[in-house]
Amino acid sequence: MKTLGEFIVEKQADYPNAKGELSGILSSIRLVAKIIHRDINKAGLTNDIIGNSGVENVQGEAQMKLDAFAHEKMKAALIARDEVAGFGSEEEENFVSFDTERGRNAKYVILTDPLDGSSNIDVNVAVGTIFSIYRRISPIGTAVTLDDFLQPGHKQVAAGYIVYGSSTMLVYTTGNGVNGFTYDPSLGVFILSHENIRIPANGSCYSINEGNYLKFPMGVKKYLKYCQEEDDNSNRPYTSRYIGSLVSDFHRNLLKGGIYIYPTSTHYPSGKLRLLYEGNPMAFLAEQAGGLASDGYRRILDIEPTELHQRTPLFVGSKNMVEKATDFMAEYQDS
Ligand code: P6P
Repeated sequence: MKTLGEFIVEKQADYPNAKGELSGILSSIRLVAKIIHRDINKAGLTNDIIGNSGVENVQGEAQMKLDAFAHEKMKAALIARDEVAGFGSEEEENFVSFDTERGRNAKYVILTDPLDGSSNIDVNVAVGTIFSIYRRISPIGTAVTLDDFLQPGHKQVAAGYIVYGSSTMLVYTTGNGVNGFTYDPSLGVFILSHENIRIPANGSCYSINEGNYLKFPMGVKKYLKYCQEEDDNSNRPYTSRYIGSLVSDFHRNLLKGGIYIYPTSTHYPSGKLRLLYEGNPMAFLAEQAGGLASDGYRRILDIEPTELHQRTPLFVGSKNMVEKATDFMAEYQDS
């Protein structure tokens, strides 16, 4: 049995340039995970954290009280660290510069979706926290700039998520594989439960909101029909599983194999998901586990960001499934 803390220290050698800073950041995120776990698991009992907060977030979406709660806890935990210079969140329009002596001399910036899928909380469906960590590119000793956050996904030094499901798990990568830790509330520790996770090259599950079928590009429609055809040689028809919570759908497909697709549509011409704190971290994890992530045409991690909250289509999961879906997108891109 190995705790997350022991694992982080043990693996510190994997990132010699970090001299423990990354460990400190991951420890903060671990603390936030425990706090959110505690409050999500009694959300139905305390009206002060479920339901709408009565305000909209920068996305124009009704901000759930627990979204705001998770955002504040993540900000508070990270601003307290010597290692973090700034913070970008789905819940805040602009990035937050930790413009103190300590923050200006810190090396890392964090991007996060503090509580993804939060509309599911009121109906007791699993939700998640997503994080993405970069080394800043602006000079140490200065306040961070937007460019520190607009780095392509292949520059991430770490990424991961916490899924608050039937159990709470923290899954992360520092570029040396993917490992999963299950939270034991009786001990208050995350314990290594899924070492060196590898996503199967093939899966038999596809995750997409088929209610938007008529709005999808032809390549997606053709891929969905491919998934539904009988073919014993490739275990089709696949199963459709869509929870409406990216972290939950991704987590199942990571362990069992499968593909998650949120494509462009007439309603979301650039896709719905956010590149910096949804697409990039999930793409980093997928690739580190042997899978793939594309926007239907190009590798997610190669996209050069231009805006903090820019959206992207996302095809992520088992290598062969993402390749097949991307082939359909290429074949029908002009139709
Ligand atoms: P739809 C949650 O709002 C989210 O960002 C993802 O977690 C989830 O996969 C997707 O949007 C659900 O979107 O349009 O299918 O309800």
